[in-house]
Amino acid sequence: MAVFLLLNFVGMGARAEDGYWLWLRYDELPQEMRSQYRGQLRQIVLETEETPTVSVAARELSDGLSGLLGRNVPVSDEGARGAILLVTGEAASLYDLDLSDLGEDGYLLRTLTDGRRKLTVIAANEDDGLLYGVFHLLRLVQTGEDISDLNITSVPRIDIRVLNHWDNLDRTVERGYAGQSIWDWHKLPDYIDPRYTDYARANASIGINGTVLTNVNANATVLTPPYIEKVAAVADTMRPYGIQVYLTARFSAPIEIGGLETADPADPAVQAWWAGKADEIYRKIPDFGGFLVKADSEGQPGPHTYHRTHAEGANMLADAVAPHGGVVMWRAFVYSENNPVDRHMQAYDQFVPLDGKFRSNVIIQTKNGAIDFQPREPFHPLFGAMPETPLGMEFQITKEYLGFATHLAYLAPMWSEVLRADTFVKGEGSTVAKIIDGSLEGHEISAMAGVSNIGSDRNWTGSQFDQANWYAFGRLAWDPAAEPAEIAEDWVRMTFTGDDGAVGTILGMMMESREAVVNYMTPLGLGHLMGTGHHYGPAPWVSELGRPEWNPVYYHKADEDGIGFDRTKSGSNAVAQYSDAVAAEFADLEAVPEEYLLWFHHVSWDYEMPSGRTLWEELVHRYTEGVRTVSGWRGEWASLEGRIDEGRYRQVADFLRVQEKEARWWRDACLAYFMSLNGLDLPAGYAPPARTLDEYKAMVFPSAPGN
Ligand code: GCV
Repeated sequence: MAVFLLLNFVGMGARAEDGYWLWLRYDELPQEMRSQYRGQLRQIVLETEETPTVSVAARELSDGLSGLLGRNVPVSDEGARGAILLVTGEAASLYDLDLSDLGEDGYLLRTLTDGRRKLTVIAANEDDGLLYGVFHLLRLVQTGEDISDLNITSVPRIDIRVLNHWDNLDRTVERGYAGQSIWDWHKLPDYIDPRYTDYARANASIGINGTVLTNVNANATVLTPPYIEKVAAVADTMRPYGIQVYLTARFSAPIEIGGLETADPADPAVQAWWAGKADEIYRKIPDFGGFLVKADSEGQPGPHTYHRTHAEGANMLADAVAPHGGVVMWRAFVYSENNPVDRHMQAYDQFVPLDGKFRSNVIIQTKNGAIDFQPREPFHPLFGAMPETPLGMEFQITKEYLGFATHLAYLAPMWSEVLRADTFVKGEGSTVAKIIDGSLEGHEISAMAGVSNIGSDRNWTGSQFDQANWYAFGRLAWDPAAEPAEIAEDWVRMTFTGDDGAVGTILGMMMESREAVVNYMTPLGLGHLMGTGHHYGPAPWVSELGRPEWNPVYYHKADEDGIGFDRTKSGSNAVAQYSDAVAAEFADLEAVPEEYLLWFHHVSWDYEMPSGRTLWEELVHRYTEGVRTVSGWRGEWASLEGRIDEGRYRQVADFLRVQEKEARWWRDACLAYFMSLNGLDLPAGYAPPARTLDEYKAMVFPSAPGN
C-alpha cells in the first residue's frame, strides 16, 4: 500500500516527468556540466527597484539555478564573488553599460571583472527586459553553454508577440487537441488556477508578451461586466510576467449585449458604446492590450452588413481603445461563398484598396498563406502589398492540418520558410520578416500571433513534441531570423536530455518532420485535401459541400489528364497579386519551385519532373517517402529507450505508431483516389493501397476533436 501511494504520488507529483514542466524543468545538471559554473552564479543581487516583475525574475533565477546547480543560489544584498547582478536604469552607468538601444524588452548579458570579483550582469531598461534576460541566462546554463565571458545583446524584432487562444467560454477549444481550455471561466475570478502562473512563466521564458484569451469566432458575453471581472483576474496573474491580456471583440456585441439595434460603425451610438466598453475594460485592466477581430468571415458579423469597409469597422474599435494605448488586430482571413473568384485572391482584393485607410493602432493580422495553414503554402500575397499598413503575421501552432496532437511535425522550418521568403516588393531582400517587423516600410508597431496549441492536458499541448512548437513560436517572434535547428536543439536539451547522441537523434527527427508530413499529406503543392469539418485524415474525393471552396476537389482539380490549380494567366491569375519578380517565377512551369508546382499549375500526369520521373511517379514517390520517413523514426526513437524517462518515452513511441499508421492511410487513400481518376498503375516496386477507395471513403469521424 505504501509503495502504491508513493508511486501514485510520484505519478501525480509536481516533478514527475509527464511533460508538465515543459522546458523549465531545472533538474540538477550532471557534475561535468555543473563544474564549469564553479565560482560563478553564487548569488543574485538586485540593483534595481523590487517590483512584482523583478521579484518574479529573481525568484525564477534563484529557483532555476538552485535546481540546475544542486546548491542554493540565494537572492542576497550585496555583490560578493560570483554574483549575478540584475540591473536597470541608472545603475547601469555604474558598470559602464549602454542600454540605449535595448528598447523596452531588450537586455544585455555581460560578464564583468571587478577586481577579483567576476560578475554576471543582466541589464535592461525595463523590468520585462530583465525577466527575458534571466530566462536567457537560465537557458544557457540548462544547455550547458560556456558563460565565462558573456557579451550578449538581445532585442526583439517584433513588439507584440502574442498567443491567440481559440478557446470558447464553455472550455471547448476550436482546433484544440490538448483537452479543455485552461481558462476556467466558471470558477474565475474567485479561483485562480495555479496553472495560470505556470502558463505565464512558460510564455515569459520565450518572450511572449500577450495573450488573446478567447476564440476569434467570438462570444460577446466575454465583454459583459461579470466576465470583465474574470478577465481582470487573469490579467492580474499575467502582469508580473510581462504578459498583456487581449480579447476578441464580436462585431455585433452592441446589439447582443448593448441593447442597440445596429452595430453600424458609422452610427454615433455604436461608436459611443464601444468607447464606453473600452473605458469599462481599462478601468479594471489598465494594461489591457486591445481587441482581435474576425469580421465578415465564415459567418462572423462585420461592417459589410452595413455596407462599411473593414477599415471603417477596424477604425471604430481602434478609436475606442486608442485613448488607453490599445491596439486592434483585425484579421485578413476573409473569403465569401458568393464570390466565385479564387479564394486565394479574395483577401488581397478586399484589403489592398484599403491600404492607408486604417488608424495607426490597427494591425492587419494575416495568415502565413492565402488559404488556411496548410502543411505548405507560398507566402500570402498581402505581404508587401499594403505598404501603408502594419501587417501582423498569424501562424497556427495547433496542428489543425498537420496531424493534430499525435503527429510529430516541428513547425519552425515552415514558419521560417515564410519569414525568409522574398516578396521582392522593394527589390531583393524584401523579406516577409522585414514586412512583419515594420523595418521595410518604417512602421511603428509590429505583431506576430500564434494560434495556441495549449489545453489542460497534463503535458499542455497534447503531445510532448508539440511543446516544441509553442517554444519555437516564441523564439521566432522574438527573432524571426533565428535558426529552427538551433531553437530545436535548445528545446531538446532543456526538455528531454543533454546526452549529445540522443539530442542528435531527436533533432534529426524534428528537422525532417514537417517535410515528411507534406510528403504524406499534400506533396508538390497540393493543399486542403483533409476530411470535412474536422480536417482529420484524407478526403480528396469530397466534392459536394455547399460552398465550392470547402471541397478538396476545388483545390487539387485532378482529372483524367492532370492535377493542380492553375493560378497563372490561363487560370485564376492569382500569381499577379505577387510582385513582378515573384509572379514571373510562380507563373513559369519551368521556374516555379517544385514544392509549389501544383499550387500554381495544372500539370499533366505524364509531365516530366526534374528527377526524370513523371508527375504521377513523383507523386507516388513523395507519398511513399513520407511514410518511409515516419517508419524510420520509430526505430530511431526505440534506440532511445532507457535514455529518456519512461513516461515520455512511451507516449512518444505510441504516438509515432499512430503517425505511421495515419501516414500510410493518407498515402494509400490519396493514391487510390488519384488512380481512380487517371487510370494509371503504380510504378514498379511501390506497394498498392491497403484498402479499396470505397473503404477509405466510408470512413467517418463524427467525434474527431477540435471541430
Ligand atoms: C477560428 C479555419 C479553421 C476555423 C477557424 C478559421 C479562422 O477555417 O478551420 O476553425 O476559425 O480558420 O482562422 O478564423
